[in-house]
Amino acid sequence: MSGQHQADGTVANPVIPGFHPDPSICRVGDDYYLVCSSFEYFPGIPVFHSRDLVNWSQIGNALDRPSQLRLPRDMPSSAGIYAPTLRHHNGRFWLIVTNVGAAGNVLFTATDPAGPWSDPLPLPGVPGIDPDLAWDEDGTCWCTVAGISQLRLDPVTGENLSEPERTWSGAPGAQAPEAPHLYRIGDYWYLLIAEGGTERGHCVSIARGDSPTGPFEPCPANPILTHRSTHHPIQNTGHADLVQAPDGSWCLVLLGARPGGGTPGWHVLGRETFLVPVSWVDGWPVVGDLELEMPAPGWPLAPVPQVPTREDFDQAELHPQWISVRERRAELCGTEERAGWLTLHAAGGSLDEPDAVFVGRRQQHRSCRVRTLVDAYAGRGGLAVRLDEQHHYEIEADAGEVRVFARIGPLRTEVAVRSLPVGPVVLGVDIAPAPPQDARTGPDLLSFGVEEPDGTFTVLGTLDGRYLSTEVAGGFTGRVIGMYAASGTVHFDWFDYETEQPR
Ligand code: 6LW
Repeated sequence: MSGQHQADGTVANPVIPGFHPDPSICRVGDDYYLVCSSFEYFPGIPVFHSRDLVNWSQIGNALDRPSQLRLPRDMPSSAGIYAPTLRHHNGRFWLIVTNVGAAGNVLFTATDPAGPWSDPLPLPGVPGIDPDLAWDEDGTCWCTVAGISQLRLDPVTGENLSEPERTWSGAPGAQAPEAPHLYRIGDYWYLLIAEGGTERGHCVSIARGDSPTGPFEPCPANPILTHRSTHHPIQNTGHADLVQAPDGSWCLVLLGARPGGGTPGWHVLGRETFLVPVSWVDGWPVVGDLELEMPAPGWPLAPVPQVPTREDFDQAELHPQWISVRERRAELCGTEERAGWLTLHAAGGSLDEPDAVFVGRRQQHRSCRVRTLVDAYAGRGGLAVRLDEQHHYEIEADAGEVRVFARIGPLRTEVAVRSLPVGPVVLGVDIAPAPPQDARTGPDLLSFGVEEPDGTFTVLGTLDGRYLSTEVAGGFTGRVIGMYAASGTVHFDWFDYETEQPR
């Protein structure tokens, strides 16, 4: 799930690979907690824990009850949950976030970040997206949002105590000043923002002032982090949050993308969470080198248990890594109807529809091998790689046949069909970077097939991965690989996700 130690003493970045954008972090004692955006998926807002900033394990999803997260059927993909901020104050965890297209800005609290989290407190006077929370010495709570503007908030009632006022907004004319985080560090208040848009021009900038409302003096070295106009393998770097380790050293967590293939490059894993060290010079943060191989930090690393490669579906509760599209209804999806199997009942919608019955996990590695044992005697369903309703590939079984489909924008095509013997079948997909050929080579190849009784994998169709990339599909998410039911009832005995890569 997370960054790993390598034999040469380096650690692997991203520390949380796959579609985990807009990281926000806080530390309480020796424990770090981190949350990410989750858009149209339910449960929402994955919560991670670490003791060393490198090895992270998912301890839950903050929004795991329908009373906390409603994602209406007509809400498009890549709307929903944007850019949470996680803070610890007065013995409580505070999570402020925007539900774009539904509840707007809302606030949740918890005493344990693993949950349960409260129901949402509406914040009707907080405009826009990317809300941040900071408390000053007299207990005033400042809420800063994209744009960049700032207001005083009563975090208990949700009421504004002042009107939003424009504050420092980055380089004049720069696109999309957003992702603000306000901190008291030493003698100054610092306002950290992202600008340039979340694509290749993305960057991180900072300003400081004597009070939480400024006036703010921009750092002369702004942007303090960007990979724009470079060939760096990590692109789109921005949307950062600062954290201090117990030994006094500092780090940034941020989002970045890893485009692959020829030009213009396609990223398929979404925007991922990276870690980079920060030092301070003359009261300004200086960001270290952000690399895929990171020098191990100076403090001890404490590996956490990795998520097993096989999910057996023998527990009543699914591991928090499993996500569904917009909602997960217990009567349509569960492990108790047929013991040891995940049972999905189609609700009428295929993967092209917003109410698809789907349970998946993020693709986190450029190369991976996925298999699932499917029993589709009473329905039709299978294994899908999903970007959104208009961009997905799948291998689908029914009682007698298996088919590979590609949905790319308005086009849907059957790529292959083969008859099946009676009984459950292992469906699979192998994903690997595409061998470079010319400037037009896509990022990767996805080979869908069935496993024969002797264990060999027969590929029925190999598809270019560019059509399941953010550059083609648009939006803010990344690939999710999972199981679905398109009609009737489909059972899944197990699901394997294997990779030989650290990231
Ligand atoms: C988020 C904004 C951004 O609200 O993308 O990269 C938006 N930053 O801050 C969606 O993740």
